[in-house]
Amino acid sequence: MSTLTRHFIDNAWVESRATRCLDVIDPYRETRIAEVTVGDPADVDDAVAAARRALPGWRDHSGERRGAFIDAIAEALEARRTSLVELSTRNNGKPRAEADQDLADAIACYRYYAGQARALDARQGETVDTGETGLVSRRYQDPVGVAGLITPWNFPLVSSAWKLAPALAAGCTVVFKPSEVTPLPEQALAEIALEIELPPGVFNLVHGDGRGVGEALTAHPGVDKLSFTGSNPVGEAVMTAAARGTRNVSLELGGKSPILVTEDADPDLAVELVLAGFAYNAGQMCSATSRLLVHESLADTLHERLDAVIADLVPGDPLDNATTLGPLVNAAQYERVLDYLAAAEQEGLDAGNTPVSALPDHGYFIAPRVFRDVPTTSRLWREEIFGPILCARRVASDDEAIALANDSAFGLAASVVAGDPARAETLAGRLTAGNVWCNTHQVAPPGLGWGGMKGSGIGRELGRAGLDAYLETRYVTRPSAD
Ligand code: TXE
Repeated sequence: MSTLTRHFIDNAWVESRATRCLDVIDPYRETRIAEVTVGDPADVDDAVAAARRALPGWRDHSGERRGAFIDAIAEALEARRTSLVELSTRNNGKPRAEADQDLADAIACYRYYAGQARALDARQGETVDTGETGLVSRRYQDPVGVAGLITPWNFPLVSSAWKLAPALAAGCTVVFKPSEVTPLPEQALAEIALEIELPPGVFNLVHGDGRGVGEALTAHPGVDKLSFTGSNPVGEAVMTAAARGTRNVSLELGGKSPILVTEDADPDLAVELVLAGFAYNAGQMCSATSRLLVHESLADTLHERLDAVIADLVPGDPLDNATTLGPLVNAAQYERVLDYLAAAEQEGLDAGNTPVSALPDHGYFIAPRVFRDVPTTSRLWREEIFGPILCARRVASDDEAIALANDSAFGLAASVVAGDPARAETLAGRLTAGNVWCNTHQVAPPGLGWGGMKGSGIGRELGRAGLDAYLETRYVTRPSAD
């Protein structure tokens, strides 16, 4: 059992001042596999001080050089692939194939931002065509400064890559707090920083919970930029903290995303996408398409086929290659989902014939459930559940589907399954969501963008926008020579 009582600050392992630890568990075996310190605000002070000292040097490296370091992170992750996938699987409970996909996504993200760091060199001092005569204007981009990065537990290596890679590419130095629920996979990032001889203080990792470290990091005046992924209440607290000092903040929060299935959709494709949209990672996805809006003429067929594929899911040991459904991440999340199921019973929701798969006798497993004809006033329809629970409604028209889809406090993602691709894109154009997938699985290639509208957050990760989130723009104007 590992004991994570040390932070990684200034390229050294530093003992936390806090004496209290939290259990880190294997959610399949329900056993303690590690302990992690709750952290202490004074530990955050040390990490921020180290990041501030390192900032001028890191900022002054060329993008080319920063890109080489980021590429080295990608390579070092690749070299650890087998052990990291296994560690993620044990700490998070996700099936091995999903953990492997996560790592591939994280590596692709580092590689993409290595390229973006290099491209930044070429863009510095670009002339801006302002239409003014007699003046020349140029644009420069500078790092925001020290970035405080806070991530959740559902896609540990991915969420950290989406923040760390662009922050380093931009020339920011970093204090990173991984989730206390899944601190094990991210420990590798500190080991890698040492291995690739990243300059001291550029990357600092402080373990802890929200109270011990999260609050101190977000309130710290030495932190210029906050990037947070997690729940809405904490996101609002982070934004409130960022208001002090008018600091830059990016938020990736919850979702309650819709999936629309029109009457001309290919039923096989629809079933595949609906299932993946709510059961991948046992539904613990901010982008879970957990509200199904299916045309009434296809609804019965779709539900019947959905029941069949749910029955085929293989719950079990996430380390076993045959497993397609893992447990939820911990007891707290399990209880949260059980509360929703109790609410469903109280509300008298119809669970149709969803087969309850034979679940292992240990582990925080929740059998996937499909609730049909869920009223839009139901808590299950409106709130993010973060478990394999799908709420469905039949609709009579595209207009009705769009109105119901957009009637949500969130706007992170959406899927459309339609026979006619043009119709799918037309529907996509009417949806209030940061990402819409038409007739395809949820993908988030690093060159695209990720983030939500409304209550789903502020800003975009990935792509150029993801880099810009860590940059300030400076315009320099002077008389032209002639
Ligand atoms: O999230 P928290 P939790 C949703 C999902 C889930 C619920 C609770 O619905 O059921 O949130 O999950 C740190 N200041 N999402 O409790 O608490 C915390 O230590 C600063 C959606 O795990 O938001 C962790 O590192 N930081 C989401 C991170 O915030 C604080 C993914 C997220 O924890 C803090 C996860 C504070 N006051 C859960 N309090 C998504 N968008 O994907 C906690 N933290």
